Amino acid sequence: MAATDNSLSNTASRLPFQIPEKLIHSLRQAQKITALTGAGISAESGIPTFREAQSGLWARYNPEDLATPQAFERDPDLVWRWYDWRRKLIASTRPNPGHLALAALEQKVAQFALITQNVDGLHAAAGSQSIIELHGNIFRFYCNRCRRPAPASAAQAQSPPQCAYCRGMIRPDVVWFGEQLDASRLDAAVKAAKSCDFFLLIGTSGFVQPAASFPYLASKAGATLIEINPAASAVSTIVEHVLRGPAGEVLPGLVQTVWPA
Ligand code: BV8
Ligand code: ZN
Repeated sequence: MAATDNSLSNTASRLPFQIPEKLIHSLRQAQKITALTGAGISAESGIPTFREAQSGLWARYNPEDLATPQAFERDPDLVWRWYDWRRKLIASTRPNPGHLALAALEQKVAQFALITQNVDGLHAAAGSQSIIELHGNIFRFYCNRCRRPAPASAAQAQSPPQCAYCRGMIRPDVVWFGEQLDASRLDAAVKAAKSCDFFLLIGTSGFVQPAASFPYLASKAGATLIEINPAASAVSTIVEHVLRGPAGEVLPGLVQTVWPA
């Protein structure tokens, strides 16, 4: 689903700030842009961020306590139900103008890389191509024991299905706290951070490692950092340009201003 211009332009006029002329000019010259997104870019699609308290049944749980291998071992049905609740919530949402603007931006520069910490699949739904799903995808599954991929139909189950090969428990294909990231995805993300002219930090609080180290790698390698977030993050201190606002407004405004249709 490519970005539709009117979905980008009708938010540009609402930009809450001026983008410095110098920044507009240097963005137009950029050959390679890397973006790192976090839960904040999906907030305007209606998906709660990790920092916000969860709603309803899950209000009393801290995501960081549920998104762990220990939680899955201890209470597989609870963890499974939490992911089932999130999958259903995500399935009822759609990409917002922030996701669409990033997909449009990708078509404007010679080289673009999108590293996302999100597992909701909304960047792909918005039409982005070069996506590194650093923490996996909530709609994919694999066996917790033999690690073979499991069919997407696992999503229909009310509790972790059994693996067809080894009868192990099927789990969501996401990286839990305390788990290693997929080496090839991590390597691609580090390369994209170290080799860009601009590094866009969008909707992330900058706490979770190793993603939180990417802006430092980019800055050390000479990239200019731009943060898009209504609030300060743990990385704001090393960012050259702060565009303080919601991604669903700032990104379309940025794309429209720098690369007018
Ligand atoms: C690992 C998938 C190595 C699951 C997730 C070094 C130092 C300290 C700790 C560690 C370290 N190394 C490892 C750790 C431990 C841990 C960690 O980082 N802990 C944190 C809590 C400190 N890291 C790991 O365990 C990682 N593994 O390093 O392995 C290892 C392992 C074993 C042995 C040896 C070595 C794995 C981390 C991956 C965890 N999985 N997700 C799932 O989704 O269920 S992380 C999960 O939380 C998300 O994917 C996301 O990454 C993170 C939440 O962060 P954000 O996306 O930033 O979201 P957040 O809610 O925090 O912030 C939202 C932001 O949006 C805010 O800034 C807000 O202002 C902004 N916002 C709001 N509205 C908008 C907006 N912005 C724009 N527009 C808006 N409208
Ligand atoms: Zn198995």
